[in-house]
Amino acid sequence: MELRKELPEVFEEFAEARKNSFLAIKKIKDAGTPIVGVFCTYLPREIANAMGAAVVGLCSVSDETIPDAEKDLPRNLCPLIKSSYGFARTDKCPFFYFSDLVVGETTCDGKKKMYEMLAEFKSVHVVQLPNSQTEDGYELYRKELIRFKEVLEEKFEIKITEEAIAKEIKKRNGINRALTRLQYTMAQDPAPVMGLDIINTVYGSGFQMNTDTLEETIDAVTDKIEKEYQEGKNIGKRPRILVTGSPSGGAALKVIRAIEENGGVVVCFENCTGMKPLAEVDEENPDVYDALSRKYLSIGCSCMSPNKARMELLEKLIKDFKVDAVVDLVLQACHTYNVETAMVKKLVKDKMGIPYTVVETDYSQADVGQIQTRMAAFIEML
Ligand code: BJ8
Repeated sequence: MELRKELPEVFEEFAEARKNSFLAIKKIKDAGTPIVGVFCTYLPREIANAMGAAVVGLCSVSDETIPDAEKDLPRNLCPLIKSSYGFARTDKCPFFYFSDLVVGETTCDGKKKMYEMLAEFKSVHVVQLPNSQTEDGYELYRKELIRFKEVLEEKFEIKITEEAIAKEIKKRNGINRALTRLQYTMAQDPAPVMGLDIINTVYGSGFQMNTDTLEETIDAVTDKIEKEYQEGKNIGKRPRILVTGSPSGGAALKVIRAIEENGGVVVCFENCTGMKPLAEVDEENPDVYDALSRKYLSIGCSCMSPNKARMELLEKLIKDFKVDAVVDLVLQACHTYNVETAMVKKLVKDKMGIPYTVVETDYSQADVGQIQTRMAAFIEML
């Protein structure tokens, strides 16, 4: 068995993805390609991609612009919302700056209200997301997706055909299959690589502007990991952690670092930066809007009531990835994920008999030492 010590070369392709995409976005803008900025995994990128637009993720995950955001927004608001608004307000994020249209969704209350303020200085369209996964909900979301398509057609003076959407569904399904396969390499025990490397790759893939070859690029990374694993390379036996809760990218990665620097390995990310949004759209469904509505509205985010899909996915992933303990990451003032911690604890601890803990944090570095100490103690007892 050979233990890995450094960042495996296989991840280099994605390590600089976000930075490189800042350069790419200007070129794309100069070439006259429409740019659509999106916040949430509930929004089907396929519809905007079908008109040839570049779709960029706008959720911001650094504390750099939070003081600027707090001039308009309350201090005790989720850091993800403040950071996103702050980057838009200050024009410090090239994705915001170059976006011709910003698309929000009615997910949590904080985001909904923030979009209203964003609309005062940006071109914003808000998709009305139903908060329950019922037949009425799917029908309403289907209509909303058609309305979104019409908004794009009108704004960019272009026709979006169902054939073009079907083609994008196939492409996105391929990318999601590749991302799932990559993350499932961590189901092996011992794990082949560190969770931080996997999450940076998954996160980085969202910033790859060329989606035509993305499936193959991700598959190439997975093939290399598998090959090296067969040759005996892995990270050795470590307590296997699943992370769930609010998105864990950017500044919140301090929690992942604390787990892995103290002897654990994050084998699975259940949240939106990991497995949560990767189910496939039904390619056989002749009604592309119905197919998109059913896949996307089924995502198990805490803004749904009830949110059975999250619990079902969690239970499956805990088994598939042979998880030893669960860490629930809650961003400060995220009421929906915070309230759900009681339900997650019931599933993980009471039903499945697995250790569970909650970490509530924001995007500052002030609590890094405290999180390190807590994670060290948690992993020690596994
Ligand atoms: S589908 S997780 S990307 S909404 S952490 S802003 S919920 S107060 S980010 Fe999210 Fe879509 Fe859900 Fe995923 Fe609000 Fe909570 Fe902040 Fe959140």
